[in-house]
Amino acid sequence: MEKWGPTKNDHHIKDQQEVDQWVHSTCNLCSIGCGCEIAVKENKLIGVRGMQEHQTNLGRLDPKAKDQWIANNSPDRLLHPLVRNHEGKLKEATWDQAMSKIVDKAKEVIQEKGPNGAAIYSTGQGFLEDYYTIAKIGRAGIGTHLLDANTRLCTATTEYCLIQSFGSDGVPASFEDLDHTDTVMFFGHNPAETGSVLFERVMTRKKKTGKPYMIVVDPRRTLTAEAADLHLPLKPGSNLALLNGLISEMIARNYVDAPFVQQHTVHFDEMKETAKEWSLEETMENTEIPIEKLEQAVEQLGQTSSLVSTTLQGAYQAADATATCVAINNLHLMRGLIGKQGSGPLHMAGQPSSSANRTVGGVGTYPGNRNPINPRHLREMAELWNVEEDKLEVGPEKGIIKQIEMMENDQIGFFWNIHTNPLVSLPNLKRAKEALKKPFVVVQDPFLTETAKIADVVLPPAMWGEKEGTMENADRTINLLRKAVEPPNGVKSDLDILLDFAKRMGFQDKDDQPLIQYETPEEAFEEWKKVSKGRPSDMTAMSYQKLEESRGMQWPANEENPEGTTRLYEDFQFNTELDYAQSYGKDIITGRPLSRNEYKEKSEAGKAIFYSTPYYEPSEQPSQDYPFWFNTGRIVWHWHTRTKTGRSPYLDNAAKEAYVEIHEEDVDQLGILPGEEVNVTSPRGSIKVPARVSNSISKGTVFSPFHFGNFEKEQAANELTIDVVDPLSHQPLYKNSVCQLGKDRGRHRVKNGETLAAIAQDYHLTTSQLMQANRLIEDSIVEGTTLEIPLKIHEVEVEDYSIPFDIKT
Ligand SMILES: Nc1nc2c(c(=O)[nH]1)N[C@H]1C(S)=C(S)[C@@H](COP(=O)(O)OP(=O)(O)OC[C@H]3O[C@@H](n4cnc5c(=O)[nH]c(N)nc54)[C@H](O)[C@@H]3O)O[C@H]1N2
Ligand SMILES: Nc1nc2c(c(=O)[nH]1)N[C@H]1C(S)=C(S)[C@@H](COP(=O)(O)OP(=O)(O)OC[C@H]3O[C@@H](n4cnc5c(=O)[nH]c(N)nc54)[C@H](O)[C@@H]3O)O[C@H]1N2
Ligand code: SF4
Ligand SMILES: [Mo]
Repeated sequence: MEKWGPTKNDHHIKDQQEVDQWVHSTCNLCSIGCGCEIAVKENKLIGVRGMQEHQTNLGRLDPKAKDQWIANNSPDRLLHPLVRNHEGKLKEATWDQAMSKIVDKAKEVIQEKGPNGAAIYSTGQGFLEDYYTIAKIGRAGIGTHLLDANTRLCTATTEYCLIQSFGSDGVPASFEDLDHTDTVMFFGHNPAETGSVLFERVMTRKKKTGKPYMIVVDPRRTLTAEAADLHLPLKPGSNLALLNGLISEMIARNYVDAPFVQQHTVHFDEMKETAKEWSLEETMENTEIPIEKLEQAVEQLGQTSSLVSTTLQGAYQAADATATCVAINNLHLMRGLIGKQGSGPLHMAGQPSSSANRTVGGVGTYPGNRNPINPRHLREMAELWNVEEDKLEVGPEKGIIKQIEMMENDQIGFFWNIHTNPLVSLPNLKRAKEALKKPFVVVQDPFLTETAKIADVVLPPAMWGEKEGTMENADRTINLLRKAVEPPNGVKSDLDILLDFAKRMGFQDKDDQPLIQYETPEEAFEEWKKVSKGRPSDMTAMSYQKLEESRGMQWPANEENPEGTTRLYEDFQFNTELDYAQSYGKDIITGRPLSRNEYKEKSEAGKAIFYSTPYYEPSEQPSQDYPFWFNTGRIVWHWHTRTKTGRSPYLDNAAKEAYVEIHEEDVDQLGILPGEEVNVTSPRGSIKVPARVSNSISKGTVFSPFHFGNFEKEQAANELTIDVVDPLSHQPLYKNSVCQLGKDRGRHRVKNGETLAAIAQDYHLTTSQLMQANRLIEDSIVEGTTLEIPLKIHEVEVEDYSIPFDIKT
């Protein structure tokens, strides 16, 4: 393969010290999965560099990745378990005390409420081996079906849209396809800030060759949109209106690969019938995108000879998330642009290993893309784990929002939170905080986070670099992370904690042997490989050694494809056969699971499935009381709830606090000053953040990063967000809530002879700020006038939130 760009070796070594040893690893900060090497000196992590030979990043690392080792050395890391005492205070305890407490409580809850009274809520940032162990402990040990993770908030939609259209999870295209494609569509995805190395890879090619043509669908003019050939700035929540309109027009103009549709798919005509209702005019009305732009999109998508479409949170965190992504699958299928070099849907992941959790079953899924309501699959699982079939609990997947409701109703008594910080990241935080007060809560986290603070027991784990395991990135690549240093005294790896729990609980197989017999990550991986055999995510041809030597392998990797598989469905045989498929599918509107017979009717072995995807507007819409759309997301400097990036002085300094980005005309109309602290309020809660004036956001929409918790300031965007979910994937719609903006101002009555300049000075304002706040045109005032005084103006106004990385065009 031709290398995609100038390779660099991004690195950051503390004080440029001499390095004793470089250790093979993978960046732990996003789903691109860049290869890196950890710098070690005297058993300390002292830095990191990009792995030159890794096909994903060729030595590149973005700014937050270069500082990811800093948190490991942070002085406020927890080095002892904490247990809440009878006075209600968290106190240091030994591992034995903490684990005994957890095990006693788990047993008590299982006894009282049954196995489904215990829930494990994990992560997309741990290791495949941890997830596999959670799956086994959860299903075959405890016997609960309440396994979920922050992947619900992140990539649940990826899984569901792939299952619906193609029969199983597993993203069809690959990053490599971006090196070949004529057109890329970034749909609700801002890779310039959230997958910077991948974006750099695309831009390097674009700068050299002019390709690919780039379409960006995002209501904001993001850094990604700025580099686009065509930006479609749609109204928030109107994704499906846009896709239905484009698809309808493409069909009308005969941009359909009829032989492909005929040979490899079912139900095209039904889809066509519903799409037909959409004219471009109607699409324009619903999306507020100018018709010329829609025309351009139809022509480009209709005629391009190859296409990669990515989707991410602008698509997933929406009321019709799965239907939107299914519509994108429809588009690829009807143009026959899948399973070919340079083509295919590339529904993204977000966290570095959320895909692995879906694959091995640590979330609501079943290991190896198995269908738990297919008796054959369940029998297979029971045999593989050597347990009785009826031991394996099967129940409808219950996402975290459903679990919050169950906590409210005292149905969950034991909640084990591993490697995630829900009291910053969940929507409608006020409700989540109340709900989490009810069960016994275990939090496994290296820091005393907002969530750890309310726990009954806190367990301090080893971090990245201090443990071994594998992760799966967004394009099915499994990467190995070697242990670079011993963890600090007093902490244990997540896997060791899980294994200890399993042992103490006395989980057994049907021959009365310990349920879990492996002891190391590599042994766990070897067992998982057997479970994966014959399934879409077959990893039998992988080994730790091979993963290290080849710097990542893409599944399936088996006898047939010993080096792994770049692209799925090159033979156009989809995974929809009744007894191979991962699920019998769901009703695309209501999310009701279909029965075996219904799926039998709907599917045809090996063929992909078209769905009609009707559009409904989001239930919450701006109104007189809450006139703005409230959009949330990420900035390049920070990782989620900032437990890592907030501990790097450089990154912290780059973005110390939250803000609300408002269109310049809205700012003008409301008379808000740049940097002025405003109250942003939704029907659920309120935050106080400085205003950032912008012309890259649409009028009527505001945007806040969700990285900031409530420790010091009331700035957590999720105080405002709505906890409604997509009916199929149960992913919350973080992007489309509503809010109002309120000024927080004092009053000053002008006395005889007072000048504006003097008043301004008294309140630490400039004269022009005072004038602007009161809409005064002249620099004169009369006695008795009441002036509004902005109480707090933040210095920020970081004009340029571009980045020290060469992604700009
Ligand atoms: N710097 C950084 N990078 C990260 C992360 C991080 O925390 N920081 N987190 C990682 C993770 S876990 C994830 S999931 C990814 C997320 O990566 P992205 O999805 O790229 O990031 P977001 O900022 O959440 O949302 C993307 C865009 O969706 C747009 N959007 C809002 N509403 C709509 C809509 O109705 N339609 C459309 N089409 N777009 C809309 C927003 O304006 C935003 O620009 O990033 C990963 N990378
Ligand atoms: N408003 C709004 N909210 C959102 C989103 C949005 O776009 N808008 N996006 C959602 C998405 S896509 C995501 S992925 C979530 C992310 O939300 P979270 O997963 O809650 O955020 P993180 O900060 O990544 O939490 C990871 C936690 O793991 C801890 N940790 C670090 N290393 C280890 C380790 O090795 N072991 C263990 N046990 N713990 C460790 C960290 O200290 C941290 O507390 O947020 C969601 N929330
Ligand atoms: S793009 Fe993602 S995986 Fe790559 S260096 Fe940046 S954060 Fe790490
Ligand atoms: Mo995510």
